[in-house]
Amino acid sequence: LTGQPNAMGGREVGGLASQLACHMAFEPADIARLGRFWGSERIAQTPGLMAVELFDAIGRGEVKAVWIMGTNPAVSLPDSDAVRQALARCELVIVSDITAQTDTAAFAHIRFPAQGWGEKNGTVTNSERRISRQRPFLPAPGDTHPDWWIVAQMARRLGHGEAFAWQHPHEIFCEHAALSGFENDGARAFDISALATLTREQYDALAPLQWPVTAQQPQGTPRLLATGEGWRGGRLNMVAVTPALPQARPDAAYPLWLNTGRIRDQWHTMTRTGSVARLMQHQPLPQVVMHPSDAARAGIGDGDLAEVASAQGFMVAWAALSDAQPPGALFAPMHWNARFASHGRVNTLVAPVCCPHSGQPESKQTAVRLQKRHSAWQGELFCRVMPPLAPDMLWWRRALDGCLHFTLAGRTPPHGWLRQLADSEGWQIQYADGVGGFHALAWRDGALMLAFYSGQRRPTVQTETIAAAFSAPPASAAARHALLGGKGAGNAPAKGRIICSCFGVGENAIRAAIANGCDSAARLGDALRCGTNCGSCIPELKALLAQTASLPEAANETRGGERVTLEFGEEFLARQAGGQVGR
Ligand SMILES: Nc1nc2c(c(=O)[nH]1)N[C@H]1C(S)=C(S)[C@@H](COP(=O)(O)OP(=O)(O)OC[C@H]3O[C@@H](n4cnc5c(=O)[nH]c(N)nc54)[C@H](O)[C@@H]3O)O[C@H]1N2
Ligand SMILES: Nc1nc2c(c(=O)[nH]1)N[C@H]1C(S)=C(S)[C@@H](COP(=O)(O)OP(=O)(O)OC[C@H]3O[C@@H](n4cnc5c(=O)[nH]c(N)nc54)[C@H](O)[C@@H]3O)O[C@H]1N2
Ligand SMILES: [Mo]
Repeated sequence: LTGQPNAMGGREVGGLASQLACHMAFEPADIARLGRFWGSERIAQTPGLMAVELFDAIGRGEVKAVWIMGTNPAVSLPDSDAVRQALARCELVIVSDITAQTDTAAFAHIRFPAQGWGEKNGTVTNSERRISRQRPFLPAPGDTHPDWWIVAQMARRLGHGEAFAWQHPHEIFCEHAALSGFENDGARAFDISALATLTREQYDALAPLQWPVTAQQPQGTPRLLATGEGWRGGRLNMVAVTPALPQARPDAAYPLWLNTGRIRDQWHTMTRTGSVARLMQHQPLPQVVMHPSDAARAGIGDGDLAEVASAQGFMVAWAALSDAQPPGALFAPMHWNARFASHGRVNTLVAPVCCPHSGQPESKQTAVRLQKRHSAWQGELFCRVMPPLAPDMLWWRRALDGCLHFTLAGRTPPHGWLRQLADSEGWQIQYADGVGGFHALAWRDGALMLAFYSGQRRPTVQTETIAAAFSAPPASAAARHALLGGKGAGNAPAKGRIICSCFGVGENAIRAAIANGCDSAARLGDALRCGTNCGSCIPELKALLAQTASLPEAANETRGGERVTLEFGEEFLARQAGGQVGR
């Protein structure tokens, strides 16, 4: 168990390799106390292996069985190729997940279908120590069960039925609360013993409250250590550490830094967000962001394919040039996995170097080199099922409602591959091969089976119209012709890059609205609704406004009744038509 699905569970319930439940450590007194509470003589005596160490041990054959719950290490851990090799040789791999197919589940001998956040019943704790009841708001799909139920069933099968006899999360919560107060006497801050005797009804109605929740403070504790006494004498225990520079250093062979992280509309390894078409519109392809000077040195232009390689491995992503990126440092997202791209996993490049204190890997600093990745053609493929691809093809999958959508890049011309595919499937093929590129539609009994558009560069096609043709094939010859051209039969204006995912508002509409006088994110919201739901596109709206901004209204401000005149730099003045603005 790691990370997001169980951050506080790790810290408080005992899901971390390095500590016992309820803030107890691997000290002899704590081990003995836990043994007394649970009536067990078999409490682990030493910390377990942390994530990176664990996969090393599996790789060496020292750990022979692993149960992975709620994490996707084949994507998210450094040196993810070594993680894959370790999983491939492990004698027993069990994976509990809410998604049927993940990169990690591909190595599983046993898979358990778990329930997700909105489907299960229990409590969650946030980072201000606030415990809240979590009630399901979605029906449980198929054969799924909550993780606790799966664990308890496994324990029963292994002969520990009595210790895992819970029927409801309420019972688990009360046991947990009782342990938190067991022989505590103020020694451990995490004490919710006042909740150990909740009835099922009280548990169901529990209002959010902050731990500790004790007999002295039954309503919870908004501020820890507020009185300067209590827990460990009321003193903070600070650990001095000597900061270390990253172990990776750019050198002649790998002269650039690679920084990795998130993009706005994806979550971690994309198991939950990657299949949502609306979220895929914002950045449908993995980008490697670079300063124009680094790009120029590698002969890379905006939108080119770039290969980023470290001593560890390589990935291929689409170059995005940006002044916001410091020279010498690249950025690539952590999200893409083997289900969404042939070569999109950034952790293939990252070395498994960890902080000695926290075990945290050095995910933000990898020495890399950059080169242009040449392709003879790039294309967009729409199809009903994923066809076999030629071995030299690079591919990226994207969620789209109505059909599958792949972006492809290849070295050998795609004609032969497509002909072979159509022959083996018995499809009729319609081609257009001209200066603009090679396009093809495949039909069976009047139904569209596949649409393919390629050129030297990725062609711009009307995605929504093409997707719709899979359920409602174009009726007229003209419409079929338009489809072969990659256009819609109607002439809906292209949206451009989608900025607001909530309402599907594209860059073109936003630019037009700015040109028509919308001069703030709020006004854009009034006109187009963009930015008015989750708000995460507001920084991008502001950036678009700034790009097209004329003189700010605030040029002459009034401060405290006095008129203040703002000065602008030479460069700004030079950019203003007529030079009428300024002092
Ligand atoms: N290079 C690089 N690597 C990184 C990072 C980085 O910045 N750069 N960031 C790191 C950080 S901070 C994190 S937190 C990790 C995240 O890495 P992971 O934790 O591996 O990523 P997730 O995609 O969140 O994986 C969660 C899995 O649990 C499943 N799941 C969700 N809810 C439940 C549930 O209730 N029960 C069960 N059984 N399964 C569930 C999801 O479908 C998914 O497969 O990645 C780390 N890796
Ligand atoms: N959309 C989306 N949001 C998420 C997540 C997601 O997957 N998707 N994941 C969530 C999770 S689990 C986490 S942990 C958080 C992570 O949230 P953050 O930590 O805010 O996000 P990161 O993108 O990992 O980027 C960390 C920042 O640190 C900078 N940085 C890298 N190296 C150094 C350094 O040596 N010194 C300094 N000072 N800065 C450095 C990077 O340039 C980057 O700006 O995001 C959470 N929010
Ligand atoms: Mo995280």
